[in-house]
This record gives sequence, C-alpha cells and structure tokens, in this order.
Amino acid sequence: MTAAVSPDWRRTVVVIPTLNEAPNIPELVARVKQAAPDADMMIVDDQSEDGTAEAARQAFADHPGSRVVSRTGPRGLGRAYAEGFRLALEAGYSEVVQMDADLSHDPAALPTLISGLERADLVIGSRYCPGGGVEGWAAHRLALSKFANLYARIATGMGIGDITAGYRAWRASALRSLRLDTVESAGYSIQVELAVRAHCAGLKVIEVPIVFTDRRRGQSKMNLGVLAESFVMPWRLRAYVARMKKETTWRPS
Ligand SMILES: Nc1nc2c(ncn2[C@@H]2O[C@H](COP(=O)(O)OP(=O)(O)OP(=O)(O)O)[C@@H](O)[C@H]2O)c(=O)[nH]1
Ligand SMILES: [Mg+2]
Repeated sequence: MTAAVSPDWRRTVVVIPTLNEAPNIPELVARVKQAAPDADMMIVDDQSEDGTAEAARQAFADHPGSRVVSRTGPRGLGRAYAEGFRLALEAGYSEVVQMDADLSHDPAALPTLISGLERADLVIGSRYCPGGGVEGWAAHRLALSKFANLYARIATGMGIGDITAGYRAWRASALRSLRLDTVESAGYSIQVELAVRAHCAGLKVIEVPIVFTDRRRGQSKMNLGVLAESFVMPWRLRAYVARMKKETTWRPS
C-alpha cells in the first residue's frame, strides 16, 4: 500500500494485534464487518503457532481492503501496535481504531468510538467511567485491572479514567503527531505510553463507556515480562511528562 491511497474511499482501519487467536478470528471479522461495514481491518500477527494468520487470510477473502501483517522479530503488543499504526498511516487512512482480537471489545461499540472522533483526537472505550463496566471477571482479576489502572494514573499524573484501555479510536493526524518511531513500550504498557504522549501533545482525549467481557476462547497473553514493564513504564513516563512540561511546545489539555 502507498501513501497515495485516497482517504475518501479508505477512511477507517481497525488494527487488531493477534497472538494465537485463531478460534476468535471468524466471529471477530464477521462482527466487525457488521458493525462497521466501511472499515478495513488489519490483523498484526506475531508468528502465532495456531494458524491465526491463515484463519485471518481466509476470513478476509471477501474483504479486499483488509490485510494480515505477519511480523517477524521479537513479539510484543507494543511492537505490534507501533508497526500496525505505522502501516495504517502510510496507507493514508484518516481514522485508526485499535482493539483486541478475543471479543472482549464488543465490535458493536465501533460506531460510538468512531463517531467520537468528530469531537476528539483520541476516543478511549472506558471500563471505568459512568456507564462502563466489566462482565465475567472474577473479583481478583477486576481488582488487578483496577489497581494497574490506578497505579498508572497516579504515577503519570493523568486524569484519564481508564488509561490502560485497549479499545480506542484515533484521528490519524493525532497518531502521526506522536512520533511512533520513538515509542519505548514492547508490551501492554503501550496503552499508557500513548495516552500520556497524547496528553502531552495537547490532543483532545475523551472517554466513552464500554462494557468489557472476559475472553470466551483462547488464552491470555499476560506474562511476567509484560507485568514487569507495566510496573516500570509509568515512572519512565512520569519523567517524560516532566520533560515535556519544560519544553515550549507543552500545551496542557
Ligand atoms: N501481535 C501481538 N499481539 C498480542 C501480543 N500479546 C497479546 N496480543 C494480543 O493483544 C490482545 C490483548 O491480549 P490479551 O491476552 O487478550 O490480554 P488481556 O485482555 O489483558 O488478557 P485476558 O483478559 O486474559 O484476555 C489480543 O488480541 C492478543 O492476541 C503480542 O505479543 N503480539
Ligand atoms: Mg483479552
């Protein structure tokens, strides 16, 4: 794909990172298509061993604008998003949505997220705001998620209710301004890092409520390395915020 692609006919792309999500692919693709028929999909797969990439190629047989990106090199959610976003911007899309593949993010919320871009640069699908929520999680899982969220919010000083959320819509112009080539997060902390960068860049960030449901198929990819990065990164980002505040380009939102 080239930068010459007209946004008039290829406006929105939904970027979906995958690691061993094959059983979720057919339902995911069908439900995204139903909810956002004009959007393309980009599955960014990290050498899944369970045939995810093949399943996605098959599911995209009727979706000429959608594509599978098969990554090589070290795996990581942050790395996958950095690459997917770069390719989306290169392809000339004007709106970029990010979502998980395991159907925890209900595709039916896509129109709400996308239409939120009429009034914001970044729309976060929030579990932790009035009207939002989580279904199917045991109490300890919910407590861990809320703790991670509070920890990241306090460390970075951001007033975002769900700063670790992974269901988001971006104006491409906003994403382009964040210098994705300098993103540090390899894993899940990409969500916090990009929210902080968006805030520091003076972008308008809003939250819309979503109900997150526990994955029904496949396994969580959370591991110790990912958790360790999520503990350290907010403090690195705190230093980033302090640096940005000193620069003349600082425009608090
Ligand atoms: N490309 C890529 N995708 C990943 C990687 N790790 C996780 N993912 C995908 O990122 C999304 C979120 O991962 P999950 O394992 O569902 O994380 P989670 O929602 O916090 O955990 P669960 O609640 O247990 O599902 C899913 O679509 C995963 O397949 C990775 O290293 N590379
Ligand atoms: Mg999940």
